[in-house]
Amino acid sequence: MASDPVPEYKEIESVYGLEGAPAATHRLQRLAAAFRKQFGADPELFARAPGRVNLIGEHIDYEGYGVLPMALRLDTVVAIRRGGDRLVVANLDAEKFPVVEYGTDPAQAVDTAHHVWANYFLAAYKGVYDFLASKGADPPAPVGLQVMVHGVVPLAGGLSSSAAIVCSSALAVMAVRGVHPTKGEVADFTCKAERYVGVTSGGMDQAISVMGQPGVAKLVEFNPVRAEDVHLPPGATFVIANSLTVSKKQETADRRYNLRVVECRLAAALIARKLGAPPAAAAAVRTLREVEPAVAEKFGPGLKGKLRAVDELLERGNYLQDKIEADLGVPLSELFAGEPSPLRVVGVVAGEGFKLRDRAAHVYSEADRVYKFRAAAEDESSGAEALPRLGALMDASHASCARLYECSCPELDTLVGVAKAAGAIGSRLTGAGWGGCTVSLVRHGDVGPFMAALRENYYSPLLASGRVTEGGMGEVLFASPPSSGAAVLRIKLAPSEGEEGAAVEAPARERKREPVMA
Ligand code: NG1
Repeated sequence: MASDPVPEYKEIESVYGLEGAPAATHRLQRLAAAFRKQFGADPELFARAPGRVNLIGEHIDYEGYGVLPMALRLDTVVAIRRGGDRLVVANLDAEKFPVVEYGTDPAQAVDTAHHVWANYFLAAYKGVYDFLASKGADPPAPVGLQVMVHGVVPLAGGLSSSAAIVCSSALAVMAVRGVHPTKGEVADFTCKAERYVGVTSGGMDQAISVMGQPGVAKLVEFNPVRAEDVHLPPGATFVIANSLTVSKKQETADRRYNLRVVECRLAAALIARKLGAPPAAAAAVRTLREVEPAVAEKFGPGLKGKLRAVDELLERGNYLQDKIEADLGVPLSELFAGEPSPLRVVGVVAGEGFKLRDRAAHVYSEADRVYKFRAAAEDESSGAEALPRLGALMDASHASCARLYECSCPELDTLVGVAKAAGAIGSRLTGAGWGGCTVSLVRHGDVGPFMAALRENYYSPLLASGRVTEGGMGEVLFASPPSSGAAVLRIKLAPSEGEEGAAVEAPARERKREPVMA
């Protein structure tokens, strides 16, 4: 429940299960050893947060609509201690992610023009202080923090590696300062905090990262953020496949993610205006959800009414800035006054125009599919029909993402096609798109042959060219059951023999020294 506190565990099994515990212990030992090497002392605690796969409900969270993700096993872990007078953010993979230092002032800006990986930590840090300030209490004076991060969620893959680092960083900062928030509080403030890196994201990823639970997917809804269990039918396995096309959300935001957010907002404002709202009131509308009551009044309830409204009120093709301003009666510079991200989008793409009709049609139909998916998943009477119903909704979602929302890419479309030909009951892109992963619904017993077919028909040229290695295939093509949400770990962890390289490879049971963490 959103009102439950974020859990703190002393046993690693509580998060990773008995089966996953040895590998997780080994990983934390490596992280702790690298931490000691970097900072000359043990971390005080760890915090971890998982990535997620979204089963259905794409690009609708920022429009206020419910989505249906589940947490993955793959996560980011942050080791932390108080010390020094700076924020020193290191990564276990130091070659790829070099150490970054910041001052401790929570009011400092995140430099979005020069994106570096540790900006996600800084965004979370700022978010913690925003949250504490919003509670009315005097926030604790900033202190130096020493941090080491290790993430195994594939980057830029639509599995929300960004929310994993933001949520784990926020929890680490709070825990080390003795703050114990609820899951709902963290889901809410980390969503706002992640926007400091320059993407005007919705709240799905942070919510499921914090509220995910083993064995169940979640219907995540917003305002206020909350999550309900969705039990998936027996025999359903979700297989994730990475197209290996990288989608850098932050760097491409003005032409992709943030542009879609702007297009939806303009569509909502124009619908409001056309339904009689005065210009100022129409300009104040932020989401397609907000105009639902006015749409229902004129066009009738349900999806049919919404799609008729979109069809009659919005024009096909691209809207140029002049046309929108004339129809709305408000200049875009005024509509987005004080909002740097949308203003940047307008500056970059206004000459090419905005597609409003197709975007709105996607949002309304996708929002409807989410509830149909939940109903189909939980309808015990549907028997053998359940999986095909879920699969058909996933297929329709992909088609809508590709054609109406234009957030797919040739590689994702190919991968979806290969998955369907290999027997997937349903298959779609997952996450923001433009690259990254697909998720396919496969019958439990068919998973082996399904993966073999994908290997053969999608990955073999990529293996041959070295884009992916045999050893890396497990991170590229895998099935993941719904897994645990974020947690703080205060575990007794013995360092392995020695502190470097091979030494930290020693198995967990070969403990020689006293526990280093209480
Ligand atoms: P990815 O890029 O998969 O992490 C993004 C947004 C979500 C949601 C999806 C599209 C962030 C942190 N996440 O997810 O809120 O809008 O795209 O459904 O930007």
